[in-house]
Amino acid sequence: MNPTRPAVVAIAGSEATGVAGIAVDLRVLAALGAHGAPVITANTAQQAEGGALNPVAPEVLDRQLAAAAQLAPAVVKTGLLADAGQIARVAEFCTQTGALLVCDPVLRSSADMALTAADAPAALRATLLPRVALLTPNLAEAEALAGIAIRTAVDVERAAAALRAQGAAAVLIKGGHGGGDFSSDYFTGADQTFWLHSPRLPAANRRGTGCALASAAAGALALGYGLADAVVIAKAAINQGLRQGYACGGREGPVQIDRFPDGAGDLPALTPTGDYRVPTPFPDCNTPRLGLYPVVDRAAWLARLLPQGVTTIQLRVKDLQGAALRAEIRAAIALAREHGARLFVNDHWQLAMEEGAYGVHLGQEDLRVADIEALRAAGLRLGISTHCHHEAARAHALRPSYVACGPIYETTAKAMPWVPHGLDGLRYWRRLFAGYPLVAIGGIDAARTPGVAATGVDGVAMISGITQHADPEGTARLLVDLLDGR
Ligand code: 3NM
Repeated sequence: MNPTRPAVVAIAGSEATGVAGIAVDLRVLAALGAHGAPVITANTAQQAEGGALNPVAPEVLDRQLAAAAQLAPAVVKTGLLADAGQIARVAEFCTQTGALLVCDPVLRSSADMALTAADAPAALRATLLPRVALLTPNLAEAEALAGIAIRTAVDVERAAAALRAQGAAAVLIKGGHGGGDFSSDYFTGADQTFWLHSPRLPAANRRGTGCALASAAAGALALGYGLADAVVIAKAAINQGLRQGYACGGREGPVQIDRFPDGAGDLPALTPTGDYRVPTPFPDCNTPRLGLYPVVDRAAWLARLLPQGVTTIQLRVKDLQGAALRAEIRAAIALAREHGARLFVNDHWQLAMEEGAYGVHLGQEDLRVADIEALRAAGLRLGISTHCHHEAARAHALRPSYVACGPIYETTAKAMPWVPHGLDGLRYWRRLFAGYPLVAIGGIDAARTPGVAATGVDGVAMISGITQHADPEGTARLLVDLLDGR
């Protein structure tokens, strides 16, 4: 266990019942593995009658910020900022520390008590938004800040664009308070734009979701995740929290997030558009288990490897076109049929369909151009490469036959911007992808195969571990037996 944790300064109100505000922030940050430093803006009692805001005096806020700055925070998360004066101080703090700012633009409590002075929204827009790395408004807050009435998914996208135009680097508009079968959030930033959908959970205890979501995103950013991954992780954390929410004192209680999200049912589905229906899943491909999964560049390899007992193989041709490419795919399909093996064709989904392949394997870039529904309708199996949370969520939206996860180790067979997962990382992805057959890939060879297999993956994929080995046939036979438990 790493004994250091990155600091997130959580600047928010204290709420006397502990179901919102700083109490929630600290619990979530701790659960994700970050250190939460609480800076209190107001000592609130958020109830319909006899409620109180009690903003702290300016010098009290300043002293807290000065103390928190000693932690050299990578990320600041803001919740309740009571007035323009507090907003100005926090903006200054972000500039001084250089920390990324995750801003949950809290305007009213769930008991509909106003939590901010009348000058706060204008100050938020003018002073804070230009410093915001991620803004996380709910629908009402997005309407109020963007000045756009939201009725449709297109309105949500317009409001987010308006907030970005006001200076927020990225915006996540939360649809949790909307209607429909799915709770759908919209994310837009400099590099990526997408929707995240999760089935709307009939949770009885859902206090503190707004604070929890922004804190989870802040925690993920502090741990080093990029923005797109941080919002996927945050939504998965909320799903975990809604499942585990608890009542307290006979009243509705908070969402409960107690660990970094790893639940198979908690991963959201990522799509380009605001409407989502769970598709018919791609057909099963894991009976019997995928096992050893060589990835090869010519059909001739099938003639060498399938007689060794290999039952799953991928044809990954990067250097042929036209008739030569079609001939290679056709030859591979014929060999796979002859041996009763599962052949996945990489990239060339149209040719694979035309030639009647068993399945197709696609990378994330191919997902944008391939006609996934044509593949589904044609009955092919589909495998999808994933390397991180937002890619996992994009794959999950399509309900593929399997997902691949990599790189597990350093690989020389493909240019890789990703830090290898290692076996601990692979165990994590095994939990998150519990609902799918999982294939491990990247830097795996015969010596590493037992450790990889022990994580419970269904398939062990490799290129050089077989094709660069002095004895490819012997290695394949050995690994087939090892993975079959013979
Ligand atoms: N995909 P080797 S790693 C094709 O992580 C490929 O998605 C990867 O080659 C991923 O077994 C990889 O020689 C290369 O390391 C695998």
